[in-house]
Amino acid sequence: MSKIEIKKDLKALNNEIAAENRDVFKKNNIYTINIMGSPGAGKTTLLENILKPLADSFSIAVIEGDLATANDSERIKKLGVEALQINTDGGCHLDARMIQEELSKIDLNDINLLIIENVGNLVCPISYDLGEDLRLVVLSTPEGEDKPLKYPPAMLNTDAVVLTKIDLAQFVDVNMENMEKNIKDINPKADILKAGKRDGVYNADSVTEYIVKRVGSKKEQ
Ligand SMILES: Nc1nc2c(ncn2[C@@H]2O[C@H](COP(=O)(O)OP(=O)(O)OP(=O)(O)O)[C@@H](O)[C@H]2O)c(=O)[nH]1
Ligand SMILES: [Mg+2]
Repeated sequence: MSKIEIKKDLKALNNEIAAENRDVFKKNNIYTINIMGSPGAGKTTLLENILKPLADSFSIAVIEGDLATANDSERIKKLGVEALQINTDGGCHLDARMIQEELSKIDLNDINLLIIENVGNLVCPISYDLGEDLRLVVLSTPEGEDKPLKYPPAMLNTDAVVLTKIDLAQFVDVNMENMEKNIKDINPKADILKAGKRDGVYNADSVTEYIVKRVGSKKEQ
């Protein structure tokens, strides 16, 4: 078997397990979000700021994916939210089987929102379905306004792009309008949300509202 055939087989197997995960989520009325983005884009900081307001409406568990350390799951646990840590030991993305294994450790009757923070990487996680309902790609302004053009799969295979560190744009010569235009040029359908510090206070209200709305519109289906 050639390398390409093995790769195709692995993707097909991942899709099968993702479908099994999706069935489990459906049976247990769990809405699932997959958060992706480069290392340090601000994924955990975003979570730290949306979990409290989301906890008003949902019972939440978080799965953190990193090559090493339990730093991110520890940050989430500090907020009183159940958090599990996957260490990929060098792997650049989570896959559906890893999520399936973690699901056996969660009381699925107890939660209705599962948020997965993927391994920091703007390429590998994008092509792995985990069985999620919603995909968010976090893109921070210091990464540069041309990144949507240079990493099109991340823009194309997401429901929304969350532009983070908006407070830093001015210091790194990034024009937010250009950055948003670059996202829309690749994927006109992607929703664009913003988060970051305003007057020194982190604000991610638009992300919280977006998630509440998306869960609501799935229930109506
Ligand atoms: N000024 C500013 N700093 C931010 C913002 N969001 C995150 N940071 C900082 O950026 C750094 C990285 O943030 P994290 O939330 O750990 O990033 P991450 O995407 O979870 O990183 P990995 O999980 O390692 O990929 C931290 O020092 C944060 O304090 C923001 O909106 N504004
Ligand atoms: Mg993180």
